[in-house]
Amino acid sequence: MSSSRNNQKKIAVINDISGFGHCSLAVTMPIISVMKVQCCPVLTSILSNHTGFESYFFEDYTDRMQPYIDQWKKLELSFHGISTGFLGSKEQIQIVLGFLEYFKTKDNVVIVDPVMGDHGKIYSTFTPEMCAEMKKLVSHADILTPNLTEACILTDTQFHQDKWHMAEVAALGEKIGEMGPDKIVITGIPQGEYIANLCYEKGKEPRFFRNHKVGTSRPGTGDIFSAIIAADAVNGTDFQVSVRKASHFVKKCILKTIEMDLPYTDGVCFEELLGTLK
Ligand code: PXL
Repeated sequence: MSSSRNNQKKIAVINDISGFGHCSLAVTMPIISVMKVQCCPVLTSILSNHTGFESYFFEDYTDRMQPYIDQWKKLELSFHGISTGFLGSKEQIQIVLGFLEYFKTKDNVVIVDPVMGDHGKIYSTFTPEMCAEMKKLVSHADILTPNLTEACILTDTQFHQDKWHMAEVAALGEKIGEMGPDKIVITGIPQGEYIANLCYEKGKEPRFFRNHKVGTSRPGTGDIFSAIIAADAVNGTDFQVSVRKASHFVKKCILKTIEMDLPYTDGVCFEELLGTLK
């Protein structure tokens, strides 16, 4: 293997590609690239557009994933970061666990977005068996980016519609920390006219960052957020700085999308602001 290959930072990103609707690899790739990190995708499935539309073409890629990954082993590739997003089946989570067993080292960073649900509800495709596998995956993560619903699912905590007290959310962060990850950001905590993120880092006081709520969260905003966290992590940016950067960027994207009056299904027009991201 040519050792100079590692002169450029690279992240292996395990996720689907949706051709339209601004989500998953279609946003992760340009964001990681503009942050000067090479993005190496491992496809889980191919969709014409994301599942928030009334219909979509879907091709499952599970059976092809292992031969694809085996070829990377043959090339003796190594990665500064490994990040995972939406996973469609128990088998896919198991393939990712195998990928980490092989490619995770003490020197690289694993970023897991435990996509399982939102707005207090678990996604209909997500079975109890998948939840159990996802908990295993979480135990291998260095950085985790759950939303509030996912933080509840992972910690077997009842989700509620009443106001969340910060101490309650901090306790979720601590519990997830006990499962493995050193750094956790719990996103989308409703606080009246604000939306808050909790930043939990082992050995540090938990921090909350609030932003004025603008419009509603749109498809793909979670993918933009975790792509920024992943690229910053391999670039050595401080976690709290990175969380603030990611949430400001998402907010700016939502504002621009409202200004351009784009349909909700189409996600956010992050390209308009991509040049401001470093
Ligand atoms: O942005 C999350 C996401 C990823 N992949 C697919 C999706 C969605 C959200 O709807 O449908 C296929």
